[in-house]
Amino acid sequence: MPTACRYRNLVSSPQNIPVPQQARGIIDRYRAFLPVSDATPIIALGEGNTPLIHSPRLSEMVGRDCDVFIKYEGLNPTGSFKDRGMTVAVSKAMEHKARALICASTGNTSASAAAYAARAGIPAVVILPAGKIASGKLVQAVAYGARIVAIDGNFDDALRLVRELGSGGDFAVVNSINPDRIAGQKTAAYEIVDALGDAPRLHILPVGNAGNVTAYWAGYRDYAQAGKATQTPVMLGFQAAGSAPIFYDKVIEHPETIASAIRIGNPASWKSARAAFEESAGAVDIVRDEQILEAQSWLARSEGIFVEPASAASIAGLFKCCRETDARYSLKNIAAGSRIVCTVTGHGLKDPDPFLDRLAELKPVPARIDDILEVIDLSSEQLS
Ligand code: AN7
Repeated sequence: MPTACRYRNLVSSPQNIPVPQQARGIIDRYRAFLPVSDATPIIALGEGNTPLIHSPRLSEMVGRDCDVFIKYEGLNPTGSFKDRGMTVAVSKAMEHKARALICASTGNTSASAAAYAARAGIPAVVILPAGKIASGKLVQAVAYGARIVAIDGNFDDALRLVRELGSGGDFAVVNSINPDRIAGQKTAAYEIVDALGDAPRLHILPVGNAGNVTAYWAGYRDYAQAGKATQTPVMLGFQAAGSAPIFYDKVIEHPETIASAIRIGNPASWKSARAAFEESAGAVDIVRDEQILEAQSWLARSEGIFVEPASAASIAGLFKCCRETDARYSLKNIAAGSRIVCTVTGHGLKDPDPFLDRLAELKPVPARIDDILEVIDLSSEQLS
Protein backbone atom coordinates (compact mmCIF):
# COMPACT_ATOMS: atom_id res chain seq x y z
CA MET A 1 0.00 0.00 0.00
CA PRO A 2 1.49 3.43 -0.88
CA THR A 3 2.56 5.54 2.11
CA ALA A 4 0.16 8.42 1.40
CA CYS A 5 -2.76 6.04 1.38
CA ARG A 6 -1.70 4.38 4.61
CA TYR A 7 -1.47 7.81 6.25
CA ARG A 8 -5.02 8.66 5.19
CA ASN A 9 -6.38 5.80 7.21
CA LEU A 10 -4.27 4.65 10.11
CA VAL A 11 -6.74 1.93 11.08
CA SER A 12 -6.22 0.26 7.72
CA SER A 13 -4.06 -2.80 7.87
CA PRO A 14 -0.42 -2.91 6.86
CA GLN A 15 0.09 -4.97 3.70
CA ASN A 16 -3.65 -5.77 3.65
CA ILE A 17 -3.59 -7.98 6.73
CA PRO A 18 -7.18 -7.76 8.03
CA VAL A 19 -7.66 -5.80 11.28
CA PRO A 20 -9.76 -7.81 13.74
CA GLN A 21 -13.14 -6.26 14.56
CA GLN A 22 -12.24 -5.53 18.18
CA ALA A 23 -9.07 -3.67 17.17
CA ARG A 24 -10.99 -1.17 15.06
CA GLY A 25 -11.80 2.22 16.47
CA ILE A 26 -15.16 3.93 16.79
CA ILE A 27 -14.86 5.81 13.49
CA ASP A 28 -14.42 2.58 11.63
CA ARG A 29 -17.42 0.99 13.34
CA TYR A 30 -19.82 3.97 13.43
CA ARG A 31 -18.70 5.98 10.40
CA ALA A 32 -22.28 6.56 9.17
CA PHE A 33 -23.14 8.44 12.39
CA LEU A 34 -19.97 10.54 12.54
CA PRO A 35 -18.87 13.76 10.79
CA VAL A 36 -16.13 12.12 8.69
CA SER A 37 -15.68 11.63 4.96
CA ASP A 38 -13.16 10.04 2.62
CA ALA A 39 -11.18 13.28 2.93
CA THR A 40 -10.71 12.74 6.70
CA PRO A 41 -7.39 11.14 7.72
CA ILE A 42 -8.37 8.73 10.48
CA ILE A 43 -6.25 9.03 13.63
CA ALA A 44 -7.23 6.03 15.72
CA LEU A 45 -5.89 3.77 18.48
CA GLY A 46 -8.60 1.09 18.57
CA GLU A 47 -10.78 3.02 21.04
CA GLY A 48 -14.28 2.04 22.15
CA ASN A 49 -15.78 -1.46 22.21
CA THR A 50 -15.42 -1.38 26.00
CA PRO A 51 -17.01 -4.08 28.19
CA LEU A 52 -20.60 -3.77 29.40
CA ILE A 53 -20.37 -5.79 32.59
CA HIS A 54 -23.44 -7.18 34.33
CA SER A 55 -23.36 -6.63 38.09
CA PRO A 56 -25.35 -9.26 39.99
CA ARG A 57 -24.80 -7.47 43.32
CA LEU A 58 -26.03 -4.08 42.13
CA SER A 59 -28.94 -5.76 40.35
CA GLU A 60 -29.93 -7.48 43.59
CA MET A 61 -29.62 -4.22 45.50
CA VAL A 62 -32.01 -2.49 43.09
CA GLY A 63 -34.32 -5.51 43.21
CA ARG A 64 -37.60 -6.11 41.36
CA ASP A 65 -35.78 -8.12 38.65
CA CYS A 66 -33.88 -5.08 37.41
CA ASP A 67 -30.47 -5.60 35.82
CA VAL A 68 -27.56 -3.25 36.36
CA PHE A 69 -24.68 -3.06 33.85
CA ILE A 70 -21.39 -1.20 34.16
CA LYS A 71 -19.90 0.40 31.03
CA TYR A 72 -16.18 0.23 31.80
CA GLU A 73 -14.65 3.13 29.91
CA GLY A 74 -11.32 2.80 31.71
CA LEU A 75 -10.38 0.21 29.11
CA ASN A 76 -9.96 2.75 26.32
CA PRO A 77 -6.42 3.26 24.93
CA THR A 78 -5.44 6.04 27.35
CA GLY A 79 -7.70 4.77 30.14
CA SER A 80 -10.76 7.00 29.81
CA PHE A 81 -13.83 7.73 27.69
CA LYS A 82 -12.11 10.83 26.29
CA ASP A 83 -10.51 8.70 23.55
CA ARG A 84 -13.87 8.27 21.79
CA GLY A 85 -14.18 12.00 21.26
CA MET A 86 -10.47 12.55 20.71
CA THR A 87 -10.19 10.20 17.71
CA VAL A 88 -12.88 12.24 15.92
CA ALA A 89 -11.62 15.66 17.07
CA VAL A 90 -8.01 14.93 16.07
CA SER A 91 -8.98 13.32 12.76
CA LYS A 92 -11.04 16.41 11.89
CA ALA A 93 -8.24 18.72 13.07
CA MET A 94 -5.86 16.91 10.69
CA GLU A 95 -8.40 17.22 7.87
CA HIS A 96 -8.38 20.98 8.51
CA LYS A 97 -4.56 20.98 8.50
CA ALA A 98 -4.15 21.96 12.15
CA ARG A 99 -0.54 22.55 13.19
CA ALA A 100 -1.02 21.88 16.90
CA LEU A 101 -3.70 20.82 19.40
CA ILE A 102 -4.52 22.59 22.64
CA CYS A 103 -6.72 21.70 25.60
CA ALA A 104 -7.44 22.59 29.19
CA SER A 105 -7.80 19.56 31.39
CA THR A 106 -8.42 18.07 34.79
CA GLY A 107 -6.18 15.25 33.49
CA ASN A 108 -7.88 12.72 31.24
CA THR A 109 -8.38 15.07 28.30
CA SER A 110 -4.68 15.94 28.41
CA ALA A 111 -3.63 12.27 28.36
CA SER A 112 -5.95 11.54 25.46
CA ALA A 113 -5.06 14.66 23.44
CA ALA A 114 -1.36 13.96 23.94
CA ALA A 115 -1.68 10.36 22.71
CA TYR A 116 -3.70 11.20 19.59
CA ALA A 117 -1.41 14.14 18.79
CA ALA A 118 1.56 11.77 18.98
CA ARG A 119 -0.22 9.39 16.65
CA ALA A 120 -1.01 12.26 14.25
CA GLY A 121 2.54 13.61 14.44
CA ILE A 122 1.67 17.10 15.68
CA PRO A 123 2.36 18.86 19.01
CA ALA A 124 -0.18 18.94 21.84
CA VAL A 125 -0.26 21.76 24.38
CA VAL A 126 -2.08 21.07 27.63
CA ILE A 127 -2.99 23.71 30.20
CA LEU A 128 -3.57 22.29 33.66
CA PRO A 129 -4.47 23.62 37.10
CA ALA A 130 -1.16 23.43 39.05
CA GLY A 131 -1.08 20.74 41.73
CA LYS A 132 -4.57 19.46 40.95
CA ILE A 133 -3.89 16.65 38.48
CA ALA A 134 -3.84 13.00 39.54
CA SER A 135 -0.35 11.58 39.05
CA GLY A 136 -1.31 8.79 36.61
CA LYS A 137 -2.76 11.31 34.18
CA LEU A 138 0.15 13.73 34.31
CA VAL A 139 2.56 10.85 33.75
CA GLN A 140 0.68 9.96 30.56
CA ALA A 141 0.82 13.49 29.15
CA VAL A 142 4.58 13.56 29.82
CA ALA A 143 5.12 10.13 28.25
CA TYR A 144 3.23 11.04 25.07
CA GLY A 145 5.40 14.15 24.72
CA ALA A 146 2.83 16.91 25.33
CA ARG A 147 3.95 20.46 26.11
CA ILE A 148 2.55 20.94 29.58
CA VAL A 149 1.78 24.30 31.15
CA ALA A 150 0.57 24.41 34.77
CA ILE A 151 -1.27 27.59 35.75
CA ASP A 152 -2.03 29.19 39.09
CA GLY A 153 -5.75 28.74 38.69
CA ASN A 154 -8.43 26.07 38.41
CA PHE A 155 -9.83 24.18 35.41
CA ASP A 156 -12.31 26.93 34.60
CA ASP A 157 -9.45 29.47 34.34
CA ALA A 158 -7.52 27.04 32.11
CA LEU A 159 -10.48 26.61 29.74
CA ARG A 160 -10.97 30.36 29.48
CA LEU A 161 -7.32 30.76 28.40
CA VAL A 162 -7.58 27.88 25.94
CA ARG A 163 -10.65 29.42 24.29
CA GLU A 164 -8.64 32.63 23.85
CA LEU A 165 -5.56 30.88 22.47
CA GLY A 166 -7.76 28.77 20.15
CA SER A 167 -9.47 31.81 18.66
CA GLY A 168 -6.11 32.92 17.18
CA GLY A 169 -6.23 30.07 14.65
CA ASP A 170 -2.85 28.51 15.54
CA PHE A 171 -4.32 25.76 17.68
CA ALA A 172 -7.18 23.31 17.27
CA VAL A 173 -9.05 23.22 20.60
CA VAL A 174 -9.89 19.62 21.54
CA ASN A 175 -11.92 20.22 24.69
CA SER A 176 -15.55 19.12 24.62
CA ILE A 177 -16.56 22.62 23.41
CA ASN A 178 -15.39 21.12 20.10
CA PRO A 179 -18.52 19.40 18.64
CA ASP A 180 -16.38 16.63 17.11
CA ARG A 181 -15.55 15.47 20.64
CA ILE A 182 -19.24 15.14 21.50
CA ALA A 183 -19.90 13.34 18.20
CA GLY A 184 -17.30 10.69 19.03
CA GLN A 185 -18.49 10.23 22.60
CA LYS A 186 -22.02 9.43 21.36
CA THR A 187 -20.67 6.04 20.26
CA ALA A 188 -20.74 4.76 23.84
CA ALA A 189 -24.54 4.96 23.71
CA TYR A 190 -24.57 3.17 20.34
CA GLU A 191 -22.45 0.35 21.78
CA ILE A 192 -24.79 -0.07 24.75
CA VAL A 193 -27.86 -0.34 22.52
CA ASP A 194 -26.01 -2.71 20.18
CA ALA A 195 -25.10 -4.91 23.16
CA LEU A 196 -28.49 -4.88 24.92
CA GLY A 197 -30.67 -4.93 21.80
CA ASP A 198 -32.41 -1.74 22.98
CA ALA A 199 -31.70 1.32 25.12
CA PRO A 200 -31.70 0.82 28.91
CA ARG A 201 -34.48 2.38 31.01
CA LEU A 202 -32.06 4.43 33.11
CA HIS A 203 -28.52 5.67 32.48
CA ILE A 204 -26.35 7.05 35.28
CA LEU A 205 -23.06 8.91 34.84
CA PRO A 206 -20.72 11.37 36.53
CA VAL A 207 -20.91 15.01 35.46
CA GLY A 208 -18.06 17.52 35.23
CA ASN A 209 -18.11 19.74 32.15
CA ALA A 210 -21.26 17.81 31.16
CA GLY A 211 -19.99 16.94 27.68
CA ASN A 212 -20.45 13.23 28.23
CA VAL A 213 -24.07 13.39 29.40
CA THR A 214 -24.76 15.62 26.38
CA ALA A 215 -23.10 13.07 24.09
CA TYR A 216 -24.89 10.01 25.52
CA TRP A 217 -28.26 11.71 25.23
CA ALA A 218 -27.55 12.67 21.60
CA GLY A 219 -26.37 9.12 20.89
CA TYR A 220 -29.50 7.53 22.35
CA ARG A 221 -31.69 9.91 20.35
CA ASP A 222 -29.77 9.14 17.12
CA TYR A 223 -30.36 5.44 17.63
CA ALA A 224 -34.06 5.86 18.44
CA GLN A 225 -34.47 7.98 15.30
CA ALA A 226 -32.63 5.40 13.22
CA GLY A 227 -35.03 2.72 14.51
CA LYS A 228 -32.26 0.88 16.35
CA ALA A 229 -33.88 1.45 19.77
CA THR A 230 -37.54 1.59 20.81
CA GLN A 231 -36.90 3.99 23.71
CA THR A 232 -34.46 6.51 25.15
CA PRO A 233 -33.35 6.24 28.78
CA VAL A 234 -33.90 8.53 31.71
CA MET A 235 -30.56 10.35 32.15
CA LEU A 236 -29.30 10.73 35.70
CA GLY A 237 -26.11 12.71 36.37
CA PHE A 238 -24.09 12.98 39.59
CA GLN A 239 -21.83 15.86 40.55
CA ALA A 240 -19.51 15.93 43.56
CA ALA A 241 -21.24 17.90 46.34
CA GLY A 242 -18.43 20.50 46.50
CA SER A 243 -18.40 20.98 42.72
CA ALA A 244 -22.06 20.95 41.79
CA PRO A 245 -22.89 24.06 39.72
CA ILE A 246 -25.67 22.40 37.71
CA PHE A 247 -27.30 20.97 40.84
CA TYR A 248 -27.21 24.32 42.65
CA ASP A 249 -27.84 26.27 39.43
CA LYS A 250 -24.97 28.65 40.07
CA VAL A 251 -21.28 28.96 39.14
CA ILE A 252 -19.05 27.61 41.93
CA GLU A 253 -16.01 29.92 42.18
CA HIS A 254 -13.84 27.50 44.15
CA PRO A 255 -14.99 23.94 43.39
CA GLU A 256 -13.61 21.25 45.70
CA THR A 257 -13.74 17.46 45.64
CA ILE A 258 -11.43 14.47 45.96
CA ALA A 259 -12.66 13.49 42.49
CA SER A 260 -10.26 15.85 40.69
CA ALA A 261 -11.56 14.93 37.20
CA ILE A 262 -14.91 16.56 37.99
CA ARG A 263 -13.63 19.51 40.03
CA ILE A 264 -15.37 21.98 37.73
CA GLY A 265 -17.32 25.07 38.76
CA ASN A 266 -18.59 26.38 35.42
CA PRO A 267 -19.36 23.48 33.04
CA ALA A 268 -18.81 24.07 29.32
CA SER A 269 -21.90 22.06 28.30
CA TRP A 270 -24.22 23.34 31.04
CA LYS A 271 -27.18 24.18 28.76
CA SER A 272 -27.14 21.00 26.71
CA ALA A 273 -26.83 18.91 29.87
CA ARG A 274 -29.83 20.64 31.37
CA ALA A 275 -31.76 19.88 28.18
CA ALA A 276 -30.73 16.21 28.40
CA PHE A 277 -31.98 15.92 31.98
CA GLU A 278 -35.25 17.72 31.20
CA GLU A 279 -36.05 15.99 27.91
CA SER A 280 -35.30 12.54 29.37
CA ALA A 281 -37.31 13.21 32.56
CA GLY A 282 -34.10 12.63 34.49
CA ALA A 283 -32.22 14.71 37.05
CA VAL A 284 -28.88 15.93 38.27
CA ASP A 285 -27.99 15.07 41.85
CA ILE A 286 -24.96 15.17 44.18
CA VAL A 287 -22.82 12.70 46.11
CA ARG A 288 -20.39 13.56 48.91
CA ASP A 289 -16.68 12.70 48.71
CA GLU A 290 -17.05 9.95 51.38
CA GLN A 291 -19.78 8.35 49.29
CA ILE A 292 -17.59 8.53 46.18
CA LEU A 293 -14.64 6.85 47.93
CA GLU A 294 -16.89 4.22 49.49
CA ALA A 295 -18.35 3.39 46.07
CA GLN A 296 -14.87 3.28 44.51
CA SER A 297 -13.67 0.76 47.12
CA TRP A 298 -16.88 -1.23 46.93
CA LEU A 299 -16.65 -1.58 43.14
CA ALA A 300 -13.03 -2.73 43.28
CA ARG A 301 -13.53 -5.18 46.15
CA SER A 302 -16.97 -6.50 45.25
CA GLU A 303 -16.90 -6.56 41.46
CA GLY A 304 -13.19 -6.44 40.55
CA ILE A 305 -13.58 -3.15 38.70
CA PHE A 306 -11.07 -0.45 39.67
CA VAL A 307 -12.08 3.05 38.63
CA GLU A 308 -10.94 6.53 39.49
CA PRO A 309 -12.92 8.53 42.10
CA ALA A 310 -14.82 10.68 39.54
CA SER A 311 -16.04 7.51 37.83
CA ALA A 312 -17.31 6.06 41.09
CA ALA A 313 -19.76 8.97 41.34
CA SER A 314 -22.18 7.02 39.14
CA ILE A 315 -22.05 3.99 41.47
CA ALA A 316 -22.34 6.24 44.54
CA GLY A 317 -25.31 7.78 42.75
CA LEU A 318 -26.99 4.42 42.29
CA PHE A 319 -26.47 3.67 46.00
CA LYS A 320 -28.03 7.03 46.83
CA CYS A 321 -31.09 6.35 44.68
CA CYS A 322 -31.56 3.01 46.44
CA ARG A 323 -30.88 4.06 50.02
CA GLU A 324 -31.67 7.70 50.59
CA THR A 325 -35.00 9.42 50.73
CA ASP A 326 -33.60 12.79 49.60
CA ALA A 327 -32.39 11.45 46.20
CA ARG A 328 -33.76 13.53 43.34
CA TYR A 329 -34.73 10.41 41.44
CA SER A 330 -36.25 7.40 43.10
CA LEU A 331 -35.79 3.94 41.62
CA LYS A 332 -39.41 3.27 42.54
CA ASN A 333 -40.18 5.27 39.38
CA ILE A 334 -38.86 2.58 37.09
CA ALA A 335 -40.71 -0.55 36.04
CA ALA A 336 -39.81 -3.99 37.35
CA GLY A 337 -37.37 -5.76 35.03
CA SER A 338 -35.77 -2.50 33.87
CA ARG A 339 -32.19 -2.31 32.70
CA ILE A 340 -29.89 0.28 34.25
CA VAL A 341 -26.46 1.26 32.91
CA CYS A 342 -23.82 3.07 35.00
CA THR A 343 -20.88 4.50 33.08
CA VAL A 344 -17.56 4.39 34.91
CA THR A 345 -15.46 6.86 32.98
CA GLY A 346 -11.78 6.27 33.84
CA HIS A 347 -9.34 3.64 35.09
CA GLY A 348 -8.38 3.49 38.77
CA LEU A 349 -4.64 3.43 38.04
CA LYS A 350 -4.88 7.03 36.86
CA ASP A 351 -5.36 8.22 40.42
CA PRO A 352 -3.49 5.86 42.73
CA ASP A 353 -2.85 8.50 45.41
CA PRO A 354 -5.66 7.51 47.84
CA PHE A 355 -4.26 3.96 47.93
CA LEU A 356 -0.55 4.78 48.21
CA ASP A 357 -0.90 5.45 51.95
CA ARG A 358 -1.95 1.84 52.43
CA LEU A 359 1.05 0.64 50.42
CA ALA A 360 3.36 2.57 52.72
CA GLU A 361 2.13 0.40 55.60
CA LEU A 362 3.60 -2.69 53.93
CA LYS A 363 6.47 -3.87 56.17
CA PRO A 364 8.65 -6.76 55.02
CA VAL A 365 8.66 -10.00 57.07
CA PRO A 366 11.23 -12.83 57.02
CA ALA A 367 10.83 -15.04 53.92
CA ARG A 368 9.33 -17.96 55.90
CA ILE A 369 5.95 -19.64 55.58
CA ASP A 370 5.08 -19.17 59.28
CA ASP A 371 5.73 -15.44 59.17
CA ILE A 372 3.66 -15.09 55.99
CA LEU A 373 0.73 -17.03 57.46
CA GLU A 374 0.85 -14.84 60.56
CA VAL A 375 0.54 -11.68 58.43
CA ILE A 376 -2.26 -13.10 56.26
CA ASP A 377 -4.22 -14.11 59.37
CA LEU A 378 -7.16 -15.68 57.56
CA SER A 379 -9.70 -16.55 60.20
CA SER A 380 -11.57 -19.84 59.72
CA GLU A 381 -14.71 -17.79 59.13
CA GLN A 382 -13.17 -15.98 56.14
CA LEU A 383 -11.86 -19.23 54.72
CA SER A 384 -15.19 -21.03 54.72
C1 AN7 B 1 -12.88 10.22 34.64
O1 AN7 B 1 -10.07 15.64 31.49
O2 AN7 B 1 -12.93 17.44 32.09
O3 AN7 B 1 -19.00 15.76 32.29
O4 AN7 B 1 -10.38 17.79 31.42
O5 AN7 B 1 -12.03 12.63 33.43
O6 AN7 B 1 -18.00 15.15 30.08
O7 AN7 B 1 -16.78 16.67 31.64
C2 AN7 B 1 -12.57 15.18 32.57
C3 AN7 B 1 -13.85 14.84 32.88
C4 AN7 B 1 -15.98 12.16 34.32
C5 AN7 B 1 -16.62 14.33 33.48
N1 AN7 B 1 -15.09 11.19 34.60
O8 AN7 B 1 -17.06 14.28 32.14
C6 AN7 B 1 -10.78 16.64 31.64
C7 AN7 B 1 -12.17 16.48 32.11
C8 AN7 B 1 -13.79 11.34 34.31
C9 AN7 B 1 -13.33 12.52 33.71
C10 AN7 B 1 -15.58 13.34 33.74
C11 AN7 B 1 -14.25 13.55 33.44
P1 AN7 B 1 -17.75 15.53 31.49
